[in-house]
Amino acid sequence: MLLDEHSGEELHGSKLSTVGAVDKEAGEAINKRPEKLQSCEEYHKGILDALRRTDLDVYELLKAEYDRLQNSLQLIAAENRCSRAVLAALGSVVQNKTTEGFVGARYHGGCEVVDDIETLAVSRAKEAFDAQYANVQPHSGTGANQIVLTAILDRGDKILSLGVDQGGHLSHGAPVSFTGKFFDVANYYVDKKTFLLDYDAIRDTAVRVRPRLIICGASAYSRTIDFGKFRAIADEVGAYLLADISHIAGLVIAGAHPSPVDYAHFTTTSTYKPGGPRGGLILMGKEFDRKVNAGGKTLSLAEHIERTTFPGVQGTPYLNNVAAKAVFFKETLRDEYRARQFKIIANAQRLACALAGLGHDVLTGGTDNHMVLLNVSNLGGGLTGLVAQKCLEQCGIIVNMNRLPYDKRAASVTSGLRLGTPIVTKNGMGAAEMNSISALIDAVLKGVRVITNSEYQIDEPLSSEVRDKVVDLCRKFSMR
Ligand code: DSN
Repeated sequence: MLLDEHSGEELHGSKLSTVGAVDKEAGEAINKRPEKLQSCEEYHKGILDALRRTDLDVYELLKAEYDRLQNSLQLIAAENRCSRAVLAALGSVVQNKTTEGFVGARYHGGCEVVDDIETLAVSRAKEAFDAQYANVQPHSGTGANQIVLTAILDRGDKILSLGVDQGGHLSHGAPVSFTGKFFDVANYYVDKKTFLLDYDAIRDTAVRVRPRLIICGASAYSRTIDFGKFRAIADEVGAYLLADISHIAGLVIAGAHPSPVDYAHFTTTSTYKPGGPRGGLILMGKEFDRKVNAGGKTLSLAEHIERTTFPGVQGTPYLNNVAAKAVFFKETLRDEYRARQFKIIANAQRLACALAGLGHDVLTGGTDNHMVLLNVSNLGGGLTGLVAQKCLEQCGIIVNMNRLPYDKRAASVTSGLRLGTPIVTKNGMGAAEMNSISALIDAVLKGVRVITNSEYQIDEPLSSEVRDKVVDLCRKFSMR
């Protein structure tokens, strides 16, 4: 089937004969084109309409996802919502540009505009995080970690990190990740009773293991991380320090969590968790131009990172994504963004407090950031994280199961739930709504009957009542 490039409509009849003319008599067809070029605004206008006309299947799925988001509570700690301005940059002509390398050293022509875009994104990222160096090209947070590890380690070098079963991230050395396959990974742990990082124990492990790199930062840890202590440990054993702040990057921008940028040699983050487009970011503080030997070459840390980004690990940067990052970093400079980060924490604290008040087992007794970790295994005669996630989802409350430190259950089932407040906060919810959400979660988790580790029953009147209340809340605090 042939489609009209501009309208997305199926071509037949007279339009098809025009296409034929292009094939046969290109010059003549070009002459028939209107003299006035389509403006940038005209070109991008009605993008959703073009999708509908071209691919009804994807269009309907996109609409279904929009409806899902508008009618359920998004409490996944790793999720956030970008602005429509960020979406516009993502869905723009910039997506079509191919190049390699960095500004001033590209391998393709026609980069004058994307060079300006990348320069802007870099300078705004540095301003947002108060950093000396920013690399906006990583395709993801995991990709950013891959670049750092590849830049400064040799295959088989030792890494010390928080295990994934303790709250760490897969790309910090999990056996199933490339980081676990290519490097020699040792883990540090949270305390068995308090579930807090124990810096003395981490130091002892570091002295024993003598890693070349220590990684701090977590996917499931609800307390403040002391980056200064991690740096002191790294210095004592002669290790590099990588701080992966993906989960708390927005809080760091706002000063709602201490920044690692001048403590760590490298700071990485995904850009969607703080509310931007999908993608990754590498930051450095005052040591960005320190010369070090890695892979047999003595270069600055920044040069090692750039050589490893391209050609080491990535090809063409996603320049539409880089444009969207620039838009997002500008948004983070606004008072509204910064104030919201403190509200995200206040909402998480309210949620934790209300759930604890209803008798739920909140890990570490509360939270300092955007997430709340719950142990559900003491509910309903052996509730699993999987059942809790499934029955909450049936009622319109979207969360994710999470393995807890020292969890006896497998990762496919778990004893825990992880909740997060970035999206509900962005939608305008506050303390009163956190109390309501806690009551709804409580009703579901106490009302569910466990059949197996993955199966359950919940009475229809209860699930309908919760569902209706969720929809009411969502109507009042919808995505705009
Ligand atoms: N890091 C994963 C999480 O925290 O859920 C997703 O990026």
